[in-house]
Amino acid sequence: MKIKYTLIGAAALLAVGAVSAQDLVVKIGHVGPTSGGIAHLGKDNENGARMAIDELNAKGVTIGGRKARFELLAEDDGADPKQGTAAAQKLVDAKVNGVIGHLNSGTSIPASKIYSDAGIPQISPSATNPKFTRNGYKTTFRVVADDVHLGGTLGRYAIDTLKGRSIAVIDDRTAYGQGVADEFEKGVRAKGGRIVGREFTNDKATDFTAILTSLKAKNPDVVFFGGMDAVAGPMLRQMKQLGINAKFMGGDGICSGELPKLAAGTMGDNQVYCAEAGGIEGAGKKSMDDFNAAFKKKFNNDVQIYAPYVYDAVNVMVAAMVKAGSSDPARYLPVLAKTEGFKGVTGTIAFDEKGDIKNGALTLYTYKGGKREELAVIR
Ligand code: ABU
Repeated sequence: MKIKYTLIGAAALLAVGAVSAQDLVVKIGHVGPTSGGIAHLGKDNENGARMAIDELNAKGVTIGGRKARFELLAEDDGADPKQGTAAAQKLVDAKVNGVIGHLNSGTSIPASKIYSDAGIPQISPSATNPKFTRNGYKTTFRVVADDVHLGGTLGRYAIDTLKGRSIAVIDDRTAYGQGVADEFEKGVRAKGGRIVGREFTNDKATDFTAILTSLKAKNPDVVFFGGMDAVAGPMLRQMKQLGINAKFMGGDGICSGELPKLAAGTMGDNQVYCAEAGGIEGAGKKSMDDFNAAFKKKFNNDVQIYAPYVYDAVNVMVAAMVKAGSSDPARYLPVLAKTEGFKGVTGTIAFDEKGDIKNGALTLYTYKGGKREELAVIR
């Protein structure tokens, strides 16, 4: 009975011209947390993939002489490592041609073994823990800078530019949060800065009274948080309630358009500093501005952080398929690995021998009047 329905469904699609028997169906998997505290970030990423796929189908792409029809297989991993590996296995079983994701380092790292074992290329648009690309898997790629670059730069910035004298550090014990906080600490210490306290929470916590009270006694002038915006927002609210008037810093995980709402209006102008793990300068800004406008028009939402990086990740994967003349992972993977000079909306993409982006940039931001404001792009 199931087969009969499938055949009827295929016939109906052929009848309305949605897909022809000669079309090459290319399945692109996407995984991010579209449920839970950072669902707004997961949906942002997924919409970046959807936008790329819709445009590719509208434009028409030929791979190995056949018209390609791209299908998006979107999975929710809830930012949970176990759910992440289950989602990865589901995509492998569905025989996807490639995967974009996951959003979090804590899910991307364990999932990378599953994709590697299956020979399926995986490009993360946002997982920044350095370990992601350091397991020796040929299938693993990332289009953003890593936490060594991100945390280290923010640590040095806290001392050189913000003139921090007593720095407190909190992390959420995730692969990302703990890793970026460690790199931040190294950057502070390299500049002779003083860490006055280190505390931790978790990525679902809502009450930070105990750790903030403990840090308040150490009178920090900068508090760094390694974690995501959904936790940073309530933490900022509680810092205000406790009368902690320190600058607040974080990595890309807090650097979203949503942070001011999550902090419920408690963020002061120039109080919060964060960095996105990518960036473009000069003439390249126009393509990013155009992307942001088109994204807003299509989804009625502003980009949060990483939708443009997801969009580029899909396009760089498809460009490799076109160049290889095949969507077979074994055929296009070597071409993807040799990507050089790909012009995306987030800048030029080339991969090093580990699968990391070459010459990755960072963009430093502060917030004023409840809006993210760019300070500088740093390489
Ligand atoms: N890079 C920030 C958010 C994603 C992650 O690395 O966990």
